Amino acid sequence: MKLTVATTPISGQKPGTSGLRKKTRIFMGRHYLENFIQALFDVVGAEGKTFVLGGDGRYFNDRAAQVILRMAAANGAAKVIVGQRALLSTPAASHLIRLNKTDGGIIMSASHNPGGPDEDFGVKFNMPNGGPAPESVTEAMFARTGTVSEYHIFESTDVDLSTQGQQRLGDMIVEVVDPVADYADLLETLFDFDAIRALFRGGFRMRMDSMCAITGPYAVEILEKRLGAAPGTVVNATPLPDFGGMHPDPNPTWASDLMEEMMGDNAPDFGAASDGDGDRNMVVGRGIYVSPSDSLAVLAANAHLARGYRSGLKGVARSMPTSGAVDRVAKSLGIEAFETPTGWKFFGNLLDAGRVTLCGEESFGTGSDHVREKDGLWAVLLWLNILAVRKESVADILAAHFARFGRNYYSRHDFEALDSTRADQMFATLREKLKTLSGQSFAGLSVTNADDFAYHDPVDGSLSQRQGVRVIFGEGTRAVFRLSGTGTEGATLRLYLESYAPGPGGLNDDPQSALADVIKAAHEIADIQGFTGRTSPDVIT
Ligand code: VG1
Ligand code: CO
Repeated sequence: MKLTVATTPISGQKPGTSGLRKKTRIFMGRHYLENFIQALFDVVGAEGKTFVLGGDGRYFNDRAAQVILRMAAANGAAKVIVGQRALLSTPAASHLIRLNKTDGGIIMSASHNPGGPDEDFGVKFNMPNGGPAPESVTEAMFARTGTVSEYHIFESTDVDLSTQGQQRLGDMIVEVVDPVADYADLLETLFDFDAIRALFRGGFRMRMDSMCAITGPYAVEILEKRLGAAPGTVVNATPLPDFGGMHPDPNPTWASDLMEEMMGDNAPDFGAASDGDGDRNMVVGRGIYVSPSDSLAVLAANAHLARGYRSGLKGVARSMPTSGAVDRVAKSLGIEAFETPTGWKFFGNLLDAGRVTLCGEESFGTGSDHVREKDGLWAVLLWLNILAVRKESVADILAAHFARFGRNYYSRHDFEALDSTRADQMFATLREKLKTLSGQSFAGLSVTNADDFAYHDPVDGSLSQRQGVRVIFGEGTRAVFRLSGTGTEGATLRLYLESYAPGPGGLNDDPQSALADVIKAAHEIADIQGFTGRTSPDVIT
């Protein structure tokens, strides 16, 4: 039976960089999830439409799926394609939306944020192209959450999501599908699985840390079953509601077990990790960490070695705070390089228009035009394909890359759980100062230019302003300041630091020492200590 329930608008349902993220208990609160989902359907329309639904398996994923299905049915949707047990990685959801030409999809995830009753939950909507909803759509949803006065929900028992096949919920079809198969088939078309199989057969060892999050089943199927990597290659392979108490963020701090293993005496040849919803990746060679910005550049320079990219790249794009390493590769390839605001949604138009093939962000995100999301396992497989063809170690490939293109020393410093008012004041002051910064010196570095990044989308002409404050100290050296749009506690300052050295640089040079002056200058310019009381970051990547 279809019910219409009266509700009052709930404030604060503003989708950020990547959907709506809140503490799980807030989502579980009275009418909270329902309000947002009704606002979502009111904006995109549900009548007669088909959607994809799945999530990263975190706490409340299973319950939220039942609510969303019942609301989809009551709002008149024709069909929802759901991953078995309501599981889907973000890139797999993107693929299913495209493969089945649906009207979009709902992904339940707070990505790399921890999960559990006292941690985070999230909901994001992806468009019919498979990519995250653009700002215009998320803004409309936000506006709607403030006026929605009733929601529609179908009254029924739970849909059985444990077995594949079709069922009915009222007039709506629920199709439960294998979350892995179609996605694994897609990757098989892009990479030379025979060459990678031969690599593993030759004794190549790898460790893939799925961090008790969604990529476990995908990685076991692809790496161990289809590519013949040794059983046990994938660790933390079972998705758990609380990610086993881990913070499923693939960086050297949170994936410290993997880092230890890769830096140890008996390290495997290659290591990788992915995040809660499977769209991020970290790659590590034996004894060598690959920064995400460098990874993007190496992938761009070598992508032609993989079957799906043999005819070359149309162009590349990176988010503004990502290092300029990939720009240097684009220049040598004679292809366009785009600089977009933070968040994968800004790559969508460029990918749809066929202007770029590869995209990446400094936040451990890389992907291509095969889907419209960043894709952790895709990046791992492209690395494996390159390693299989070049038959060199990660360290050798990186050294050769730096020798050819120079090295962009890079780091991101995160200052978390700051007082939001103070953080806003710091940015207001910084923005006021911008015009006067040019020509001034800080820590011996002279500012050549400073601005607040604004992006004109070259495809649809839309303008996105206030996307991060950039302070440039001459060619290739800069500090970027941004406030996170994905946190759920106070404000997070992200300070991005970069300095270019034309020579090969030492492979093991510590970026923190190479960037010491830029770090000092950034602290002086923004008076980070004065506004936040902090002298050092919580997380360094
Ligand atoms: C962070 C990253 C950004 C990324 C976003 C979503 O956003 O910096 O690059 O696109 O997370 O990633 P913010 O606003 O906190 O800096 V995830 O893996 O949600 O899907
Ligand atoms: Co993610």
